[in-house]
Amino acid sequence: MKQLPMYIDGKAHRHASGRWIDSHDPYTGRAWAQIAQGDAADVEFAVQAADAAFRSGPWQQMNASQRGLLLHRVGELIARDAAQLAKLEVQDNGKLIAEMSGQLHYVPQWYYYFGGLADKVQGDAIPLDKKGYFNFTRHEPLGVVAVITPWNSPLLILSWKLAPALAAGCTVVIKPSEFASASTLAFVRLFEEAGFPPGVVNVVTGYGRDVGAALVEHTLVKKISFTGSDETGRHINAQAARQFKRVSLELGGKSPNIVFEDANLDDAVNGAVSGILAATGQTCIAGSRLLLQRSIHDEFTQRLIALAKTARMGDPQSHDTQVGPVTTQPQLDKIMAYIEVAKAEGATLALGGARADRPECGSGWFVEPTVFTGVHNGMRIAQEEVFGPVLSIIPFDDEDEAVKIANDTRYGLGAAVWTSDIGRAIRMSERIQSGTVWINTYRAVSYMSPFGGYKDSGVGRENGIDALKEYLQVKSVWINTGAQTANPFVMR
Ligand code: TXE
Repeated sequence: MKQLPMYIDGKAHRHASGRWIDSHDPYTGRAWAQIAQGDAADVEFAVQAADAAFRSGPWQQMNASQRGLLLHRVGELIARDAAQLAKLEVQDNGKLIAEMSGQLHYVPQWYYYFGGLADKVQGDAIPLDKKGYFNFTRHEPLGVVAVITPWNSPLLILSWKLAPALAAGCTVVIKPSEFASASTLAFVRLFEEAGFPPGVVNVVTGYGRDVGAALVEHTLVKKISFTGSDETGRHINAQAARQFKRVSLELGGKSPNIVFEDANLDDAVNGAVSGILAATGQTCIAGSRLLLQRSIHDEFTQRLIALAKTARMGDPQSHDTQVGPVTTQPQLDKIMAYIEVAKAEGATLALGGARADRPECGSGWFVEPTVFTGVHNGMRIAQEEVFGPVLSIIPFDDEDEAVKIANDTRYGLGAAVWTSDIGRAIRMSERIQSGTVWINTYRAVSYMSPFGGYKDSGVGRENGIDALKEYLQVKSVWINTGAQTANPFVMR
């Protein structure tokens, strides 16, 4: 079987443990490659390389325009290899080729955008209240950044972090998910080809408890940028706080998709299906709670189920497939357990509810599109992130009730409102506690627009100009231009 080594300091790295972890193809359920099982010794090696590259050598010598140019160059290489990288991602995480190929063709934009921003990072001259001083600010890179990513969209999520970190002048150690590391290992080679000096971008593979924890703990790592479960995010946050490290955390969601009776129902049905079935529900912004105004509840539910029933399941590498497998065996077990939880709580199973038993699904990890009606927002199925194709439908009467249900969750990542009333759209967007609110659409994201969580959905923002600040720290510089120290014993 193919063995994929780590990548540290510009070359393949022979890992200390000598152990390997199987990587599975979710469509067959079979191992197709192995990744190196790293540990604290490999983390030490990678962090030292990243720290050395940050402190001295060509990266440190480069000006911001030169860094920007490298980012542009790597964007072009990603565009060149997008199709290949997408295929690799599908093999590793089972998401649809149509989706991963769309993502990979979009990913270069992060490098062009943040490459363009690299030399626009500038401080201010402060018009001080004190005479005899000139004061200005500098925005300086934090240092070594640990980027810890999940398995659902490895390269897109990585790029949300890597592009601004590099534009800021940081160096990076990446810890991809143990379930889907292959594409990241191929991806970082493009940085070498683009001309990034050794040590600027490194990858250590392995388990979170070994590699992830050692990275978070390492004193030379100044910032952790993480996407994953809120449980792991909470743990990382607590561990990082002991050394006052900066964190960006992009965590879970239980996003409300709210449909009013005055909405264009054709669009809203499509939006509801895409909210829960796109990526087989394995996205942090899955519209897993569908809030339907009572007057349209029955008709909308019927139309949604009719559309969901037509979903073509099967080989994610085929462009015709509409719903692919679940990425990991533990994720499959989790989804099936939540279906039982919903049934036990008294929700009504209106569609699916089982592993897919269709010839085109072979031995893969497939779950039938599943819809529960009669869900109350207090149920676990409405409060906890399932991360699968499982939809909970909850009725409401009016705007106030919709807002109350939408906000009655510890999460706040995404939300959508479907209505033809512009006033209602704006009122709802103001009242919903969520980092993103979509009106008459679902799942739109861009490198230009800030993305992140309210409440337990996270800390910090990715994308957009502000994302760069997550990797910078501000220094205030004071110059005496003629101030006299009148009394050295008193601070003024
Ligand atoms: O996540 P983890 P898992 C949610 C989703 C899913 C659940 C579990 O609900 O069912 O998380 O998925 C690394 N210190 N999301 O187990 O554990 C780990 O190795 C440092 C939502 O895959 O959070 C991996 O690289 N790192 C999410 C990364 O953290 C640690 C996307 C994420 O894994 C660590 C994926 C530790 N102690 C899952 N423990 C989203 N927000 O999109 C683990 N890791």
